[in-house]
Amino acid sequence: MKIVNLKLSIENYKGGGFIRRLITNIRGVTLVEVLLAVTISGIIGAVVVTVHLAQERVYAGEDAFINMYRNTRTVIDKVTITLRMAGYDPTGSASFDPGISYANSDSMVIVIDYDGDGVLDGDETVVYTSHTFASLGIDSLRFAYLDRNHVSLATPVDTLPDINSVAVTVVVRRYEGLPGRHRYELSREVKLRN
Ligand SMILES: [Ca+2]
Repeated sequence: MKIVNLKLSIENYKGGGFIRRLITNIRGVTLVEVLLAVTISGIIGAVVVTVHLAQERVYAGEDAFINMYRNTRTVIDKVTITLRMAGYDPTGSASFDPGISYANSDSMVIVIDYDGDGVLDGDETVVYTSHTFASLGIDSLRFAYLDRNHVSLATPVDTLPDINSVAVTVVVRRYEGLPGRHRYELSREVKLRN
């Protein structure tokens, strides 16, 4: 009964003006709350999107590094196989001189009698420069030549038969807009077999 009496007394207070103000105020507060909720939701959404994008950039950076690593391995493996084939002359009848025919620090030419027919065919001269593997993003391909005493030979090497091993260095650089490493270098010394 007390509640009913209070309600009646409020409604009668100054012709109900208080109630209207109260309703108006309630509506105003509700609107502010809605705006606050929308704003907070927006901020949370923006944070979630920002964190997500940052994670994607990290993943993209890791992918790019894996690609750099994979590409340097691919190139150094190819050069290694070719160097191990250098001088390949199974019949000993080659009318040319298989092996490294030009040895500079930034380029190398290798002649191989792949099919062992003693004839230098069109696809048996391999030329390596920094541009050879441009499609793999290779920035630099360098060579150092060592004699049997492991002493570096001056380049371009004049006395090609003195080359006992070749130190191959591959450098890959990549787009710098991503986090993580932007340069990867891999070296390997390959001993000639032939
Ligand atoms: Ca041949």
